[in-house]
Amino acid sequence: MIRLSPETLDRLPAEVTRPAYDRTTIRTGVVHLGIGAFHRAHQADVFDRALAAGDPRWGVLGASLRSPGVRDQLVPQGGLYSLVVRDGERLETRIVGAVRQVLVAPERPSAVVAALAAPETHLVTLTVTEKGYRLDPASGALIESDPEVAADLSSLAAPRTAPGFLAAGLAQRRARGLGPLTVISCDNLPHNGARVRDAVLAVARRHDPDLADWIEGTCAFPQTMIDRIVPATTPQDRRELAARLGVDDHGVIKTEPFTQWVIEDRFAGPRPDFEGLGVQITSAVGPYEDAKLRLLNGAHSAMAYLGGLAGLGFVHQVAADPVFSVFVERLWDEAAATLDPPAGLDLSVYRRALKARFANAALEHRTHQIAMDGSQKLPQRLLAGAVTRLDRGLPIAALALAVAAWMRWQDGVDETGAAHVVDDPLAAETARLVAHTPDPLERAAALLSLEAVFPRRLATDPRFTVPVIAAYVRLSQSGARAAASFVGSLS
Ligand code: CS2
Repeated sequence: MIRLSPETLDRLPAEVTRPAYDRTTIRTGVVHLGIGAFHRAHQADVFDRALAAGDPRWGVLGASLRSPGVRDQLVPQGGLYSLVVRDGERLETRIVGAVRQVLVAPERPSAVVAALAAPETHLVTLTVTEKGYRLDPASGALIESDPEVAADLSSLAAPRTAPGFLAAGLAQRRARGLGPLTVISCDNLPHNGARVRDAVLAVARRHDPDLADWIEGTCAFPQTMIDRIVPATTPQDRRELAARLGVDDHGVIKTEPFTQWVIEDRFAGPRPDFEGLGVQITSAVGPYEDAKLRLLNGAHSAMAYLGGLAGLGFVHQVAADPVFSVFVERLWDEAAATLDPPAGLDLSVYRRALKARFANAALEHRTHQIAMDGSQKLPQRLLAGAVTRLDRGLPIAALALAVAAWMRWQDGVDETGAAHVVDDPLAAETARLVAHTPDPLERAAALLSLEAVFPRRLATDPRFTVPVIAAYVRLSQSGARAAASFVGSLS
């Protein structure tokens, strides 16, 4: 079957929306690090709409920091891919044209640095996942023992990490007398702007303190809240699209109708008319970020572990389960009480919208996808809310069960006896702890001693450890549904 490309665009059925601008005249104003599915469904979609609105500056050069997969999907297609928006009967397909070039950073590190140092580059966006910033989740310091970080700290000739690439690219810009960049982290990390800035400054300072001062004084690292549910594309998605389009797209992305981007009003130079594109620009992103991390992502992780343990493969199945659905409401009650929502964000409306989004069966969002990298996600999604509640003397039954479910997930076997891979930077460590503690009570206590996940103040506070251990024992003995039902019956 013929492949999607600029030459085959005119063969697509009429209902497919194509780039409504001349792709040959667009420039590359954005370098994106970590060009996975999320970028292509979220920021690239916004830049595509900026191009369609007549501003040709915002084409994207995407870099993969690891594998050549996305380059191999998109380069033969001239950067084009389909964005399939699905919810119930709703099915819309749009061809996104914003991506002009894809580089595989380990193959051509200097080309990525050169792109960052190009005069027409003004924005850098990043989706490198929580662990891509190479910062210790507990202390926030650069992990200097990481071999790739160590390599970037000793030489930036061929950077390996996102902070290393940024430091090298900014060094070249400064040497060439070019202007600064606005660096926008689009990962689900609290204070993501400050985190990426700290990581870049730590690398830059090691090489040249003047460079670090220049970056600190001129570049902007706005904080952001980003939201769109983007499940991994399956071979089935690609087959279905090919049958519908008559053209094969190796880069298809599926997503939901909802999309939101809130960016702190802090820019170092030119930017698109974000407001005109539906992006919210505000002086205070924190309250949006906390609400999203603790309500959407907190519930996602809880549903992934509890549902996954009960043998449910998809988020919509967990959302449709009466016991888990009541549990999620209890979790939201606990989390919502820790939030300080901005004016205009009504938490009960937000919760209702989340319920509907989770129920979107057409997305087929896998619980195992969300379960990944839990050790990096727990602190901002569940533990931050628990700290606030304990400070206020409030109970944490639902949060405790969600944390316990992550701990139980580390066993690598669900309640149906099916084995799963624990995909997490701490997997080897949790596997060792699990193997050495056959007794559930001891095992829970051992997992709570993981300093990279649980801050000391929680690990040593019986108001936290007692409910978590109790929930863990209940989960181990009676299963996820019974443990969730117990929490649901408490109020
Ligand atoms: C999910 C997020 O995989 C996960 O951990 O919770 O990717 C979630 O879908 C997005 O943050 C939604 O904006």
